[in-house]
Amino acid sequence: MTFSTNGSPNGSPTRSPDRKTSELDARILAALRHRVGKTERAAKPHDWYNAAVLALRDDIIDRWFASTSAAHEAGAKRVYYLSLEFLIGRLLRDALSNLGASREMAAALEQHGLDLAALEELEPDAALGNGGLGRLAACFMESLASLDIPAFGYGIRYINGMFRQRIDEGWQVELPETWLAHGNPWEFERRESAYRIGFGGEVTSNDGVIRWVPGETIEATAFDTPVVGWQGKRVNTLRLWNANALDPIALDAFNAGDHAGALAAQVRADTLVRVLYPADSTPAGQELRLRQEFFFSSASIQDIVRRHVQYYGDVRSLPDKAAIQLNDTHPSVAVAELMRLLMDDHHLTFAESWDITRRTIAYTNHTLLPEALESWPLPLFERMLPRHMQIVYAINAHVLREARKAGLDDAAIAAISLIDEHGERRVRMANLAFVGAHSVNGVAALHTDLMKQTVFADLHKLYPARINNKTNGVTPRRWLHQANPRLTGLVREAIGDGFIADAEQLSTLAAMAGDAALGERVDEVKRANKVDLANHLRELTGIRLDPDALFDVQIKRIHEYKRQLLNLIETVALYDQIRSHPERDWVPRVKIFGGKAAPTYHNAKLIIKLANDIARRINSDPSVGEVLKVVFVPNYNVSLAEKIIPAADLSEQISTAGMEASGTGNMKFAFNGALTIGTLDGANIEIMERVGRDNIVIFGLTAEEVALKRAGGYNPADVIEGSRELAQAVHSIASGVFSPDDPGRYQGLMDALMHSDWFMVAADFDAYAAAQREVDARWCDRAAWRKSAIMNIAQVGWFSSDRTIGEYARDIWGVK
Ligand code: 26Q
Repeated sequence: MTFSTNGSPNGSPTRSPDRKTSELDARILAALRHRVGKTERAAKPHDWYNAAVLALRDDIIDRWFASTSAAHEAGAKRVYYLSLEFLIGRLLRDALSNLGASREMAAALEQHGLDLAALEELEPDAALGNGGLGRLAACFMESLASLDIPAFGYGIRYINGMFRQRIDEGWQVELPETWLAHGNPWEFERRESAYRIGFGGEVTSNDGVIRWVPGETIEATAFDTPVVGWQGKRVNTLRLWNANALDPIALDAFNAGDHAGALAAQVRADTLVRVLYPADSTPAGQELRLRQEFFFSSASIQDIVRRHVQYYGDVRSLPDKAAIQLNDTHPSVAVAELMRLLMDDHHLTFAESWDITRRTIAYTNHTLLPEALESWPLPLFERMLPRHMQIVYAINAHVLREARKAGLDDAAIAAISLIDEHGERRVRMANLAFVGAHSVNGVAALHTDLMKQTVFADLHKLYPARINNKTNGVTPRRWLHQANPRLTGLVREAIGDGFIADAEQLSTLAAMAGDAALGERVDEVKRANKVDLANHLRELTGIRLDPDALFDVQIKRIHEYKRQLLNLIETVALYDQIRSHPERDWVPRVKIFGGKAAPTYHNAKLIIKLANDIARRINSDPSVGEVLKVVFVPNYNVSLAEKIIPAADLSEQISTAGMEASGTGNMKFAFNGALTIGTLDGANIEIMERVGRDNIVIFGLTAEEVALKRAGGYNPADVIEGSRELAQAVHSIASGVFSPDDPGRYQGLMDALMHSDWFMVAADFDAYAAAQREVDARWCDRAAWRKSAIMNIAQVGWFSSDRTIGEYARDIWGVK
């Protein structure tokens, strides 16, 4: 049987068990007995969780096969999304909700005294990503399935995904996260989909026949996870690669007593898929990282080419049947790998291969930060991938000849080259991706403009039609429908439930934004979500929060450009003001912070410590009482985001203008009726254009002004001394007011602010503080605030990842 897919909502009143429920119940019991191997009496909650997933999975598998064979029969073009990160979070609630089976499942479990929500909490987060880029890949996978586009996601099945963050005396401590510890009922190992991945060795040439003889070979095997679209219309595949030695154990060595040596090859293979690199915009250029990149790129490209040749017989029609999207430069080496397969295995010429490669591949850029632009030392690249090095040289020769013909000068040619010749020679992965792709896109309008003006200026001159913009989006199923059932119920009452599949229908709400009754109900929903969050945070941190206070939230990776420090310094300034003027009517605020720091990123870890030091001091000061509380939520992840975002009143999006490519958290908050305080950066600009200048609080320097200031004449020390509030806050932090146990702890951090302030914290401080007081004023006009909240919900439907994927499909992939 299959579940009804009438899109019926979660949260409607539970009916007495009907026929469907008892069918599902029977399947759960059968799964518990025969697949989990437990009786009802002996079953622990985890066993029930597994049985529930297995019962649901049967239905998903049927739809999965149907989707795959339909695409095959139609000869449909497929989308392949290559990403080293997929930050998918939990799957049970998502699958139930998209299948419209939440109520049946809840009712079936209830008959055994089990609570579905509690079982859902047992599922570990699949955290195979760092932050925005990985979460975008997950939203895209959901939208691809919901839009009925045949697609595969390709990545690595990391044993240890994102580390678990513990806070020890205010400091971040990283612990391994073992998401597979209890097994993973969502995945299917595909032993038959295995590929050999070579490393090192040498290249021989015999009568023009080129052969790469790798020095080491590792086997990639596939693990498939189904991705269920809205109403179960389509189920796509997320294919993650595992690594194995060809010979898991060298028996002769083992028998000769060399036990470790006998297992060495398997250990080398295991190491490849052991951990996710826990850095986001601060890449660690390690050899293992390049091995991971080639391992998964090669396996994916081999799989794509094999499938194509098997279905269509001729590799030359690949661009008509396959669209490969590179999620940043992490899979850039796929350009060279596809060229290698076409030339060396399929014996096409360079020109034919180059044409096919470019028509098949497209590339998305997610950052302009120079330190995050990947490049690899040429000797390392050549040693690990000697054949690919030759191909990179051949591509480079071809491209540089085109550049010469187009009349570009030496400086432009040096900038376009795939090899960086300054100092130690390096292979530039962004240039490789750019030239190997027919489309290069940025992720928000400003970011795309800056790509053209800065890092890719010369490549843009040579290929002026290639760069295009695809502003990011988020899936409204997970981030509104599932995360915020109360708001979803209310919106459904107001405008029907078409908005779940077509988020732009939310705009119908705009006409009702001034409706007082609706405003009050939106407020009640927000308050109920805040009560839930306050309870959860009390359990997590012991801190009691007042749900009537303004919940002011900054949750994202900790990075200097995201400026958690600006928020913290303003928090200290506010604390000073409250103590100096206790007679004023302060708006009670809860400042919520959350986020992980890359383990090697010293300043980011220090900022976490500062947040915790400030929180401890303020939360225990009776003179501020309930007016100001500060919480650092440990181990911020997708599941916590799903609890925090629906309860936020204010969304902090305060990066230095020009540095946040897009942001996607900003969109999730707005969908949930939070107002944004933000800079003119990334997608904030486009959010402002849609919700209207009156329904967002914008402050600070523009990207252009930041560039001008950096170019000369900016003296942060003058700015700091010129602002009383800022000076007081900086001096108190620097002198150890918040770190009496180690008064010098923040001296260096504050010195850097005074002497260079690359991120313009001082330059933007006064504007930010003023914007925060404007937030207070708006908060006091309850009717106006509620109206703004509704306008945010109504006008951000455009930021659905369905819209984004629709644009990729039309403009880049050429699929329906
Ligand atoms: C590279 C080499 C070695 C090790 C790590 C890396 C690495 C890993 C991850 C470099 C960058 C990342 C992640 C970048 C990222 O998350 N960028 C974010 O992408 C979002 C989706 O487009 C945007 O919304 C954010 O603005 C952007 O910061």
